[in-house]
Amino acid sequence: MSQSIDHVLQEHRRFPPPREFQSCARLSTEEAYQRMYRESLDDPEGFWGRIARELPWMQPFERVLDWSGAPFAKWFVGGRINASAVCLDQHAYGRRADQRAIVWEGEPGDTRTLTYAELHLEVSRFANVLKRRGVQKGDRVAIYMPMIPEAAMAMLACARIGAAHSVVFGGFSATALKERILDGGCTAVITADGGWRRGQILPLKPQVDEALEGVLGVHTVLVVRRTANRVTWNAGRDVWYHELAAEASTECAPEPMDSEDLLFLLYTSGSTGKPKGIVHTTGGYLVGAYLSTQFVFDLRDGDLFWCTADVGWITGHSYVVYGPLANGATILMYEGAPTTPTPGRFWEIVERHRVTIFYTAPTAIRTFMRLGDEVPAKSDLSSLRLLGSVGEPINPEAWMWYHRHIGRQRCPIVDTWWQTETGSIAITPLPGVTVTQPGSATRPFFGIDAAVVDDQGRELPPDQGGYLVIRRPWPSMLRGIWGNPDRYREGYWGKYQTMYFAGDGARRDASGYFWVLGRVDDVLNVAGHRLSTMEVESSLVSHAAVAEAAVVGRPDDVQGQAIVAFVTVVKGVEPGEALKEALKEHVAHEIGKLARPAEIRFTDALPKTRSGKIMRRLLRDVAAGVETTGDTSTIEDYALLARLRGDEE
Ligand code: 7RM
Repeated sequence: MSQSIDHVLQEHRRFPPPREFQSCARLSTEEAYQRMYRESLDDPEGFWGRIARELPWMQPFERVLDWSGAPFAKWFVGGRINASAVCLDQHAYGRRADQRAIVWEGEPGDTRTLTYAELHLEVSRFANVLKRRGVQKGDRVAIYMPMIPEAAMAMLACARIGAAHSVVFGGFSATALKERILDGGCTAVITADGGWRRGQILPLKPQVDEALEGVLGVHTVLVVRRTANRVTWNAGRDVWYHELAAEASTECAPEPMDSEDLLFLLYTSGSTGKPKGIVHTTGGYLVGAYLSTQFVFDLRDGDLFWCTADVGWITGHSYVVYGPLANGATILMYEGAPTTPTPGRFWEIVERHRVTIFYTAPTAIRTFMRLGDEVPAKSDLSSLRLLGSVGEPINPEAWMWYHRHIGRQRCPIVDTWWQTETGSIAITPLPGVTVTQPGSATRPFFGIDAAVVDDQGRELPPDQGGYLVIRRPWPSMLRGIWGNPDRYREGYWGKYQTMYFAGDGARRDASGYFWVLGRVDDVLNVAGHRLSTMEVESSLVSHAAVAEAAVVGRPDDVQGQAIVAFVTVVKGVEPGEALKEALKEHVAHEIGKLARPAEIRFTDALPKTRSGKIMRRLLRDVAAGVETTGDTSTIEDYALLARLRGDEE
């Protein structure tokens, strides 16, 4: 992989911030952005020290950054702080006491709201329940929950008493849960009887029971009642939350945590081997989540912020829970599926609650596109003022659809690039300042020294695709991989030593904008040209018949790799030989003959991780006709893999 990555797509559309948005934005001029960004790089300790002091420390820090143990950073050294106090106490004892913290809607249509005062009380109660069950500072607690307020409460309750949480997405299997419980050394599990998903009860307790078979270290399973289905019970170990809560005090002093104490573990699947427990500590993580939420989403009083991510992902940690609550914002939380009971459920929620900021993933946007323009058209979306995207490169087609049909051409779109490892948004537009372009995450956030480099670590000239790196530490960066410091050092800092590299390709254009090209493991190599799968996919999706596409390379004697495209079509389109030819021609015409797919395969769905990222690794094996040896524990739809293989005959 010594060559740079060729880039082939050109995007010239530009969208300056709408004047109406800009006129009341937190940051509204290029000069103001430049001044702040420059300060964040020229005087990082001054910059981050000042921002950090906006949070309520229980003991002031002595030093902003200690990088002497690189690549293991220490931020806000000597400071003591509690994440739950940052998110709750400062607001519950201040002017936001009666402001709503959480507006929640269950899939069946039930709703709940909790003010800051109420949430503070409930989290304190929850914390006392944990204590009563013997959970202590320094312990790790697994959380395996549906998207109900108790999921956020459980996280904050752990933080309150100094226990670290390890949230495992409720859609994961018992095996995946077990692996994470064991790796993290969790001593308690918080779960629910079930959650509502697509009109059905998604049972959680059976998975927990199966996961805990033969596991000796877990003394407590705390079960929140949500769906009231029957659950099996393991007396002594299992306890109903509501029973203990009824007796628990609603006062619980937050534990003063060292800035570098563990706040949480969150597992991400490595492409090979077992999942990695990404380590995030307290002070730096909070500062990153706090500042990015404030500026990227231009938060102001009266906003209703809806980040659609499940709390099982980093996006749910940073932009459902910690970032918005640290800022005293009101969040919307929704339990269920986006299209239950109607395809317009999301837009009905926006209308019903008057959501002002909406943050979702490209995979969701492409699903909505496929359902048809008439679906969002039925709802009043005039409360929206800002849209966000995260999780994958957003293809310009989806960006434009989002802009037109959801933002109604009034709302800026922030395409935010970041990772579980970065903890908070790292490359992003600032909505009152940045001229956006469909497909570009634009510029680095404050304190992020991002660059595109070649194999030797030399910065590449504009418009050459290469490796995306961050050249210095930032407060919310991961502190390591749980139990495996070497894997951290080698995996992220091994390639360049002094620069962080987490596996994405990108190019930077002459105006300094970043265009993320996707994971470097996914790069195609056709006749010596390195092409990004994302660009070929983008071109396919720009064809009117295509809903979604995933492109992989299949070994080819002549060209090295031949392009195989897996394609789902939009409603009403008949897939067939004629369309295959048309699509090949379309790509050849848009990008060049080089990118012409050798093969198009129609499918009813693409294999995705449970957070919606396309698993090209699996498609590569399908395209090459070989068995998959890598980790498949994160795939959303097992049966699909068989269907994809069956198509080969
Ligand atoms: C937040 C999150 C991280 C990977 C990352 C990228 C991809 C995320 C964007 C993006 C292009 C974006 N954390 N990615 N956001 N690619 N543009 N705006 O998703 O750990 O689950 O994934 O996701 O490849 O490395 S994550």
